[in-house]
Amino acid sequence: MRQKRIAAIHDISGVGKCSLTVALPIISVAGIECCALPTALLSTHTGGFKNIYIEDLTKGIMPIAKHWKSEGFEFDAIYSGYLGSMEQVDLIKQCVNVLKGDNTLLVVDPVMGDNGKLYQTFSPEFPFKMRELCALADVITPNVTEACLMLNEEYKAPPYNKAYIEGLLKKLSKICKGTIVLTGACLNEKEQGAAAYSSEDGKISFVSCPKISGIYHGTGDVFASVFVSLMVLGRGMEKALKAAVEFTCLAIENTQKNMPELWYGVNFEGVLPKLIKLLEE
Ligand code: PXL
Repeated sequence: MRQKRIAAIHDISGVGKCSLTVALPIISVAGIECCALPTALLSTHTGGFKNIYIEDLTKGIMPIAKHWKSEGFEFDAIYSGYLGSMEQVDLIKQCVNVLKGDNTLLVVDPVMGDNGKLYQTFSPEFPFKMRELCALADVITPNVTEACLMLNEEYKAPPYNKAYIEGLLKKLSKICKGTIVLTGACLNEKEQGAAAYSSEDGKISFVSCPKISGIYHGTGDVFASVFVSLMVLGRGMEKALKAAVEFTCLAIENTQKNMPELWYGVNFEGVLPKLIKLLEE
């Protein structure tokens, strides 16, 4: 049997603890081969840094996908994240056509905003374009901000009641026929977590852990990377959701306890041994 393999389509932010610098180590720790398809090269992520160097890598996207195809590589998942432009969303749709086999899971993390705001690099039309890619996905992992942007709804700050989260999940299930995983589905002041809607039986699950105050960049990428890893390992949606919430919380807790001065990401590296333990459960 060949090793499991994921095509990870994200930017590479040299400094920032997000996108590929998170996906590569987490997917690797899960024992899965992570094939990187970088969409852009940035000196840092765009959340709070100034004078960022950005090199667009749009030109390479299709040639890389076509080369992988011609070499006969098969993927257990295609996992997309931060995409730099509307054009790139169209290209990723084409990439999916080239790379997706019958058993390939398409996981789309529609990275474009947080805390009620669209990231500075995106135009207001971008969320509607991202909906098109979400429509093709087997799993989507938006946060509440991204869900509201795609649904063209006003953002509400947490905490939320269950009915509100269930409503968002059901509306998202009209956009994407697959599994919907909503992060930041915080039900009270003391907890943080995620909720999921299963396309198979319509069941909604909530998983939470104690809330740690503060804003932590890159946690969506940590969450989605763990989630996609467990899905590819065949553990099922419920276990993937639980492990992704637990590991993300461990990374936040480790940051707050041991390096509270770290403002641009979380110290997930320090808790990677705990991910190995979670994978054994
Ligand atoms: O963590 C999401 C993300 C990914 N990539 C880039 C970003 C961000 C969030 O700000 O700026 C370049």
